[in-house]
Amino acid sequence: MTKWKTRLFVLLVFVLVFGVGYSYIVAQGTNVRDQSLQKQTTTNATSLGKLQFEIDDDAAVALTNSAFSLQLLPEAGSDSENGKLNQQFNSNTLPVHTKVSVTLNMLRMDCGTIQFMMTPDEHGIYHGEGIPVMPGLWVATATVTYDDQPQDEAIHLAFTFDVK
Ligand SMILES: [Cu+2]
Repeated sequence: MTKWKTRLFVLLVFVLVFGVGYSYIVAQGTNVRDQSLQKQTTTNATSLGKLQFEIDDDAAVALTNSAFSLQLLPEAGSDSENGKLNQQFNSNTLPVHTKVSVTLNMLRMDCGTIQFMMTPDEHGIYHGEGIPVMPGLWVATATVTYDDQPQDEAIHLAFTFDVK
């Protein structure tokens, strides 16, 4: 009987050590995955050209305004200097009636949607601000539409970002 109890005890210790170790490894794995999701920006080739959508703040803070921007990137082949010139002379901007709306949602959590519109500056770069309400991993999704384009052909760009 004592021998049996000793064996059971050893078994329980094994299960405990293995369980804690395994949980730690899983937690680390999740952490690594979450970090690889923190892109803060996305660039997509779309029917309007190459669009870049990003968060301007490197370290977003909960309950604080975060600035986002969206712009049409210069065509491949032109160097960045040309790209800047293009934007300066408004030859590389989105169609005038382009509408850009953004939603912010928490990843794997249902705590509501923050929505805002972006407006273009004089260089045709769209800007907007939203307030992530909780620390954690968030998804920003931009929806780009213009004039007579059907809603189901709207362009979507999304990235994840970390909120402290
Ligand atoms: Cu949340």
